[in-house]
Amino acid sequence: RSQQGFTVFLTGLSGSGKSTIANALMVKLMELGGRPVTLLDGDIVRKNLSSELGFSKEHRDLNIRRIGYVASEITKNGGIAICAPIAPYGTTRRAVREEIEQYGAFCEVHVATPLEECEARDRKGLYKLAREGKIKEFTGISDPYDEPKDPEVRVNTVNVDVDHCAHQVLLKLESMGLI
Ligand code: GGZ
Repeated sequence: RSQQGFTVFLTGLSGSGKSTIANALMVKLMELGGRPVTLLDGDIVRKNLSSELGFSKEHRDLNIRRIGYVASEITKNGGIAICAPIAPYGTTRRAVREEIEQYGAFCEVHVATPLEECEARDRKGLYKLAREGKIKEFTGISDPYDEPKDPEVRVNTVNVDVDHCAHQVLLKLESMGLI
């Protein structure tokens, strides 16, 4: 089995299911054993690493570069990093990919739940607030999201369960020779 480190980078809208898939994937990768698995979830990073940042392009980019740096260190040391931020800007995602690919593999996963579905679910009530203008610069409503053009995996979460999505990622990691 390959012992190269790698990063799984999930990107998608708020409420698309990134965290849920990332957690399911973490469990599956830990069960395989061998390498430590580190989850860098959006909320947790915002709380612990980027607490002073807001949601302007500059601040989002800084947040993503910090996540990318931590993931690159984990990857360099042979570990597995799972990142799950929105990461709305394609150029920033590419920069993170390039940084990480110096040390190991990068698997970009587009959690492609359509905006209509995320907004209909509105699990945290944020879309409603964004529509009312109470949250500014909200991704998909009043702020951009660049659709990934060529991700390693694109998962559909509509009428598909979380375990199936995580399994799709595992299959890709297998075909990449990483697990
Ligand atoms: C997008 C926002 C915003 C704005 C607060 N736009 O569903 P959530 O709540 O738990 O996930 C979202 C999270 C996004 O943080 P990220 O660090 O992933 O974003 S980025 O990658 O762009 O840096 C959402 C909440 O923070 N949230 N305000 N304006 N999401």
